[in-house]
Amino acid sequence: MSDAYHALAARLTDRGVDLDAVERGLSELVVETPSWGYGDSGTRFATFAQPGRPRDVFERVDDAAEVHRLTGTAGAVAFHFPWDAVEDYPELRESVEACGLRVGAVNPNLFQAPEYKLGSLCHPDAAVRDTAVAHMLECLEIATALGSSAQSLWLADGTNYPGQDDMRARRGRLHDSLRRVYAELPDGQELLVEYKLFEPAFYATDLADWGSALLTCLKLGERARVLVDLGHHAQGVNVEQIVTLLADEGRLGGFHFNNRKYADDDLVVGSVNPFELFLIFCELAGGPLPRLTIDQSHNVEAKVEAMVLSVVNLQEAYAKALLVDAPALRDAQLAGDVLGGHEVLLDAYRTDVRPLCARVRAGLGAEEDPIAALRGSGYARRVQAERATETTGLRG
Ligand code: LRH
Ligand code: MN
Repeated sequence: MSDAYHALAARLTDRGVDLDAVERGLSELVVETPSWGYGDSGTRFATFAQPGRPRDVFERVDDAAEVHRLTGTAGAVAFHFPWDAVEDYPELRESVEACGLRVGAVNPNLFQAPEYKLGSLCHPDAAVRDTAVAHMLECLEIATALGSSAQSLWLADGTNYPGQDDMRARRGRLHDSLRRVYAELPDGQELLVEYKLFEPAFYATDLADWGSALLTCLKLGERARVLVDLGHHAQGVNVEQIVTLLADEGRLGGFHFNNRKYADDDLVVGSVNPFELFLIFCELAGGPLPRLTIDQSHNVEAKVEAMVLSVVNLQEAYAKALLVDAPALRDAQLAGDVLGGHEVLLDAYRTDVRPLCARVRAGLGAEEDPIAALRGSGYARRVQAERATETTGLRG
């Protein structure tokens, strides 16, 4: 193992860090990568198709498996329906498990079909709400077939102008619709409710913030918890404080990790505000980690490399959080030592944990330097050649 690792290990051990516990925690980290993060994505201005992009769900799974091979920490893939729909779900499950992955959360899509223009579960027309509920019930069965334990729901539902619809009536429809779905939620599955401040609705979004999502979950039951997408808040919102509150209420169901500078930019997690990511993991450290899913769209960057970098950034943020000197932090806080507490966090944050993460990845049979390994592997060139034709003409 590298000298850098031994130097770091010595410094941390001198400081009283239980290195085995830190490395164990890191090696147990599981990140779900999103199937939709490997496919075409763009903005309303353009979608730039990348040569070598996966042509069907099976090739998206192949790319997810490559990310896991390189990082050892991306052992699950989240699916979105109907984007990942197939005839034979047991076959899809088999191919996921055959490449060492498991199926993560199932994401219903209630935002693309033409009938959802004015909403889905909140739509004024009961027939449209029935269609939306039927799709969610179908996703419950898909999740059962795929061995998934979570429905991850995001609603684009909202309005663009004051007076366009009755906000209280929409809320009532939302809860009635979700109660019909929750009543059918199979054992072993939970419902994750994702909120978003705006877009595509630009006046009122029906699930706009953590409060509306939490109140909805409390109405439904114990197996309904809130999902925090890092890009779904107004500028200046303290996301780690929301994380603490939801965790304290036992209603923190999971994350959609990404990063943003302006709005829902869906950039590589940790690429804009790595300190916020560290602080979020500090609020999680000590407790069981909720579901950790990446939700990004790689419009101009190499998609597999972007996903590898994202998993590495998550590993490093978690490693730094595990190094926080908790007793010293508590003592400073109880002593009212304002900057003392802050500096305890800074000490952990400023620690170069790369040798530690490299060692843990090697211990998991993965790559010490996943980015260099990916670039050296020729993976991108190989799949580009293999996927030169538009369709696989195979399964799916
Ligand atoms: C909405 C969102 C949601 C998805 C989608 C791909 O902005 O974050 O989680 O379903 O992105
Ligand atoms: Mn999301």
